[in-house]
Amino acid sequence: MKKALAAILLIFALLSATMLTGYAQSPSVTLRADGKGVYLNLFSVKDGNAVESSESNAPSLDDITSYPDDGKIPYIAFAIYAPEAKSYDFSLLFSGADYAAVKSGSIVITVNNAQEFSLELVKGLNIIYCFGACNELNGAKITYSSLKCEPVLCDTEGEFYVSGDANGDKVSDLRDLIRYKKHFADGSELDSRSAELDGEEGITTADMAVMRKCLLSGEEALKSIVLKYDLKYINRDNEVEDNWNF
Ligand SMILES: [Ca+2]
Ligand SMILES: [Ca+2]
Repeated sequence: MKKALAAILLIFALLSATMLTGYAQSPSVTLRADGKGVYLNLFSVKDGNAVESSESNAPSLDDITSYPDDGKIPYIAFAIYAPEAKSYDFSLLFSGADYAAVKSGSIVITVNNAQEFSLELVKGLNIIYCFGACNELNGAKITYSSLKCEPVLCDTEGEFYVSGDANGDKVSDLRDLIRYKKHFADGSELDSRSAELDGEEGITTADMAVMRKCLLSGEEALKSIVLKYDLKYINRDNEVEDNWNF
């Protein structure tokens, strides 16, 4: 009788452990679309959701695969810190379109609302892009409410910036070249983090030359001017830790 009881207890313990493990891996942490560590491009916040701009141009899935960082393509970007390189589970909550395109690294997938999906992340900082409705969806506009991720992933404190964006308006264009010129002419301020383009420390005319070259050679080159993220902290176990703990 005691043996039977012990066996039942053992089975119960094993089942509980399996359930707990399963729970720990499910995407149960909510990262809000209007939260910190999120960048909105051609989306605006309404009632806590990110709403795609009615003015936005719908890209094809192929466009998204080729040019994820084109400022003219609507997307929201989540900055997430992964403790190790591996596949993690997510789900995305949205409305207004049949499916959403999601990109991590160079991989684009399409997902349905609230459907679980997996993404391969690198160890450290990852930027996950969730796009507006593709042109295959015939004029649909997406509203995102949140991305759900595994508890082991950490959201971050930091700031997105656009390289080449010397005047800090989150777009890289001719006005930034004018800002560089003004900076060298009269010392007026520019966003030195964004203005750094040549890989050599300090803002010099060489940085401006890179910007000019990009603008002169047209849109294709501007697409190489990308969204970047200045990571300040990672939120681990609900505690903000400083960047010595990366
Ligand atoms: Ca700018
Ligand atoms: Ca430089």
